[in-house]
Amino acid sequence: MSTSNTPLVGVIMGSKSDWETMSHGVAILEQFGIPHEVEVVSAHRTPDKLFSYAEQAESRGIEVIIAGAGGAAHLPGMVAAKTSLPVLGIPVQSKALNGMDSLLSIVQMPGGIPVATLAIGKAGSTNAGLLAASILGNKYPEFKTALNEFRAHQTDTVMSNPDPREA
Ligand code: RP5
Repeated sequence: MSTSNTPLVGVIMGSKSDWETMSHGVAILEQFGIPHEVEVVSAHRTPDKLFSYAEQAESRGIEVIIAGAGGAAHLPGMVAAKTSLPVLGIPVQSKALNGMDSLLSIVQMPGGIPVATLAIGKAGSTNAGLLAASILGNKYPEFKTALNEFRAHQTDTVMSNPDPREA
């Protein structure tokens, strides 16, 4: 059981402009009561901060890192290069290339340094929150319970109103 408010999930992003996307995963963490922290850490604009964040995360009690970035999205991969914590990468939907640049930058890691890459945008962010709950649920039963309740409610919502013409 998680007994303190020490963050277990570190949610980082390359820019404040990524927050709208990243907020969806954070909403899941809040809904499930998973202690977390949120911070801008840029691979390009604050590279030294990226290194210190990744190097110190585990000793501060972080167990999962969710990292989102857009465009030349080097943040998740560089964080993964500096920590063996699980890193969940969110490709933010860029304006110029609609997020394909972000996706390919994050997903095409060389063998040996994995980033668990989610879908572009809101769906990926939401699923990163759920995946963090799944990972932490192996150690903290209350998060597994919250995740299973979420999934059961989602199934009930579909099953109880399967007519697509009804709201
Ligand atoms: C990336 O550049 C960020 O992750 C963001 O998605 C993108 C644009 O950043 P801003 O110019 O909006 O700060 O580093």
